[in-house]
Amino acid sequence: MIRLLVATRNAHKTREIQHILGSGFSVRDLRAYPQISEIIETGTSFEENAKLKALGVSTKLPGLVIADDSGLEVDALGGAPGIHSARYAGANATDTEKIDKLLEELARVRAKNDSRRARFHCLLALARNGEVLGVFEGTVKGQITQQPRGSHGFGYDPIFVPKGFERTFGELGPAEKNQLSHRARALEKLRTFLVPRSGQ
Ligand code: ITT
Repeated sequence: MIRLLVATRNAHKTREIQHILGSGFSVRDLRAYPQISEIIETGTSFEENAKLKALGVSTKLPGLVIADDSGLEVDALGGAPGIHSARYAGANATDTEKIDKLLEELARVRAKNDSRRARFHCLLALARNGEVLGVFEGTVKGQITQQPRGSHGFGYDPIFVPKGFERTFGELGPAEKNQLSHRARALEKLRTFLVPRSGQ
């Protein structure tokens, strides 16, 4: 059993990570450590922010720490919200408010089919005792819908249709999302790093 501490308090991320990695891994997060303060994401890329979060926690707590920095890039918005995905509609905005803002911005630029192309990115940083051991990337391409659909998942899932599918991540549910998501792709690289023969 490999124990991983995820440098997040986002329970949705933690649940997906445990589901994707499966029973060979035991995944916890910072909800068990209220004394660890939030790490401010001052980086200018997913990778920088993932490293900041992983290092920040791994200097305070022992064992393997992973941080997930992720977000949605939309072509018609020049790649926004990107690294600002979590706070796109303000610091305390709900997922619904973030989705509403994104759809409003797309309506404002009159984005039609092709320019509604988007991708989710996930950058995972693995650290231990203040040292980064590796960085793992995953991407999934897709399209932004006109209206939210489905209630599974979190964040922008109800408006993202992965390429080759007709249903949103919000409609597909965890079994399907966790096969093909940006997070699943990054985590498979992490698994191969930690358990080298697992990728064969
Ligand atoms: P931590 O930094 O504590 O891990 P966070 O939610 O603030 O939690 P990020 O800074 O990485 O995380 O922001 C990622 C945001 O991107 C997240 O809040 C969602 O709005 C969006 N996002 C990331 N992965 C997603 C997914 O799989 N489905 C839907 N939205 C996602």
